[in-house]
Amino acid sequence: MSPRSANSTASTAPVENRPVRVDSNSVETIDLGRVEVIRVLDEKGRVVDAALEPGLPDDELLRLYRGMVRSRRFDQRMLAMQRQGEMGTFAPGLGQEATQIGQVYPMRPTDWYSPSYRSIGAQVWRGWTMEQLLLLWAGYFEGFAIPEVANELPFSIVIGSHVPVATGVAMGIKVRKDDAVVVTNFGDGASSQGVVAEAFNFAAVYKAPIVFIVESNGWAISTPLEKQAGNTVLAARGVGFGIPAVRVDGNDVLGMIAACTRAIDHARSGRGPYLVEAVTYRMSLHTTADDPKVYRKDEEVKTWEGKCPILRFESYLKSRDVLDDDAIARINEEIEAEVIAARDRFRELAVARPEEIFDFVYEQLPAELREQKAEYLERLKRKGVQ
Ligand SMILES: Cc1ncc(C[n+]2csc(CCOP(=O)(O)OP(=O)(O)O)c2C)c(N)n1
Repeated sequence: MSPRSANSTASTAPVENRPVRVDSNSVETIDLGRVEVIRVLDEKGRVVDAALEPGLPDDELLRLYRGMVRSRRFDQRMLAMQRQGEMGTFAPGLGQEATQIGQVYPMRPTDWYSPSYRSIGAQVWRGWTMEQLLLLWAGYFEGFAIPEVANELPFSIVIGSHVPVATGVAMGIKVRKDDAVVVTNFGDGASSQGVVAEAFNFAAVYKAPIVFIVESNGWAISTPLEKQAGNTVLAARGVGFGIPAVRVDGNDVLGMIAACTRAIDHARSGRGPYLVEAVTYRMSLHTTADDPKVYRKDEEVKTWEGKCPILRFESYLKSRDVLDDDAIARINEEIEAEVIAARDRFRELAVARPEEIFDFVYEQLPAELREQKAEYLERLKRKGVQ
């Protein structure tokens, strides 16, 4: 008999339920309540908080408008190209144009941008050419060359994995006593990842100059926010980590600029990280490999179509006489021509080189792979592919 089983009577006896003397009602609970969503424009584009209006001149307002339209039209073109077999899988940003442009607008080129994979519009704003992004998403090696015009980091498909990297860059900036900040964005699903919590904590402890932007767009593929967050007010997470936070209407580009300017100024002045929760909606597909009709209701999408960030901003600009229907049509035509030109340049640059799948794994290809490569190329030749 082992010593453990000798004591078996004692270990299996029911535990006595001792009376508790604490009045549990007197223990205060932190109220996780709802945090107000700030916005400058309402859903009809009317100013509801003039104090937050960034006071931008007309040409800057038009630059913002063009940035959002470019994001949308590029997205639409990519989708058409994907459906025609010219483009790889990608994640459309339809409906999130204000979130995207509003977060990069207050940045300096010397700041570091560490985006999620759903940030194509913001990347174009930061200086990525459209043809390069087409090459990237179509899987061409050249697409991964980071542009030199701004400090860009590559996005990652492993969700949330770029967030601790961004914190690391911000910690490095602090050590070097540089005045740049890092802006990184990720989805509500990514905010459930352990590495994102670690990134928050390191940033808070080291007072790293970083702005975390959680794009709360309702769904992580088919998982609704309510099924993955106990408190769906993601800005509230800042409190627990000691990070100031704001919740903003992510479909209001002026609201985004107000929130992100505040957040970036805070980080740049040495006061540490800031968290911006942008409440928005992923109107289109999760990726081109997804069919949202399987898991979400059309009415939900319709409600959000009524909150379209571009139409809202258009109404605002019209009310200020900065834009009219003719100008809207002209800008759309100009941007469509830009997008088509980018597509054409992409077509010239996208020369298929199937042998590349062998070329970047080893510095010196082992004999067996050399044979496989030769056999593979021979087979492609026979089939007339090369
Ligand atoms: C670590 C990891 N787990 C799972 C996946 C598969 N995956 C790709 S995107 C995604 C949902 C992400 O949703 P969210 O972070 O809300 O961003 P959104 O795509 O909505 O912008 C998942 C689970 C992944 N890419 N990486």
